[in-house]
Amino acid sequence: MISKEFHASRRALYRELLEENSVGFVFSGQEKEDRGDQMFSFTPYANFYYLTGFDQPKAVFVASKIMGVYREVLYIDHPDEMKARWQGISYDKESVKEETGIAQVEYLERFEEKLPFFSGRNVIEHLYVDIANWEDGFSRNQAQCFADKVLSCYPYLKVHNTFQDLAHMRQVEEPEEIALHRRACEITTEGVKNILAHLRPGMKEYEIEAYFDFTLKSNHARHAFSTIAASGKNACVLHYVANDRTMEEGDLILFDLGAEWGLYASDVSRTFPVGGRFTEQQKQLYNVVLKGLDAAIARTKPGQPKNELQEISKSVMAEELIRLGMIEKPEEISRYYFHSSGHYIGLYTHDVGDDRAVLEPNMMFTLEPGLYFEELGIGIRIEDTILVTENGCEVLSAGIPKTVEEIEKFMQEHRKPSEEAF
Ligand SMILES: [Mn+2]
Repeated sequence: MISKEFHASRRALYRELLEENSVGFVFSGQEKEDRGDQMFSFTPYANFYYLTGFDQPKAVFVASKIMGVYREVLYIDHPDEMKARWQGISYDKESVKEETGIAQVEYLERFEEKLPFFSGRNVIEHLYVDIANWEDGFSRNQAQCFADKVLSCYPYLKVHNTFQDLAHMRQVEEPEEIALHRRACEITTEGVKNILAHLRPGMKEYEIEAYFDFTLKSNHARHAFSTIAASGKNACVLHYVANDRTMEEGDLILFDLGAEWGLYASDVSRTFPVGGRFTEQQKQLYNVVLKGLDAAIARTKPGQPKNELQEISKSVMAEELIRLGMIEKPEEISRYYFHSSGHYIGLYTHDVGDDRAVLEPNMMFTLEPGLYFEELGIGIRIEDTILVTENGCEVLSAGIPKTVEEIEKFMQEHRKPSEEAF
């Protein structure tokens, strides 16, 4: 999916973070139990994957810089005969060495044996760990527990968390990463068009959602996150996931969805008329949100502070709502718009990065203004996945119908007759 040279180039940057006489540790994470003997499908911590390209649980990447010598070792779980036989998952030191290009690959038992090496070589002054800062402080993760354990034995070590440094690296993407986002957006585009071709009154929200799922599965892609398919006033619940209402003629339905390709996400929202045509009122309000989005897209270019894009969308939408007589003063928009207008996107859908950053080429994020009128049973959000370019930006989700005219035309031309719908 992504070359080992890419990951090697990331490790070269990580190496620069480490001071002389230090050891750094980055963990892949643990599988989590679902129910009975089943486990949730495993995704490695993004920083670990970014540095190694290895996607299995229980692994640890260790880099040391001791007396001028830099070394990298990847510790992996022992090959599991049962897993190989039952699930066909098999790897060993040699295959992982080949796959990742990391010079030394060892099994985990060697990691445990090696731990006392801090004392044997008391030249080590710094300990670097990678601790995700959004995890709650009560359930300590593996990296935190590890740091505690090492510190209890060697309290003189200076501890550094590399999480923010790695987050900063991930904020600007490399061409190989952008290619994966591009593919994820293509599959999302195909999936949304499949939705549009089958959308009609009388269906359940989950039935129409299934057309998106079909496209993802048949492209061998995963979901970047759980799909929101929220019709009528359900669309005013920002993270609605029940998706079980029957859609009626005259409803709008809001989709917030995205495919993931090679672990890189896409994230798109669209709002469609279930019956194929917007009412006058729906059209007016839809165009307010679209205007808010277009204004932010027009300002997306290198040099623009990212957090101002939110205000740009908001003030344009407020102006329009005043014009329509829906509100009197700009600040009243907070009754109908109460979330922020976008987030970085990368290995995570809501990816790390500094919202106050000034935009640079190859940053990727979403813009997603919305308006929610519960009393009218109307919720509208329009969201695109966006790449900052040298002179402006490219909307990677531009192939998905977005204007009122495009949506109505697409539905007219492509909707299947109802007997073919299932
Ligand atoms: Mn979204």
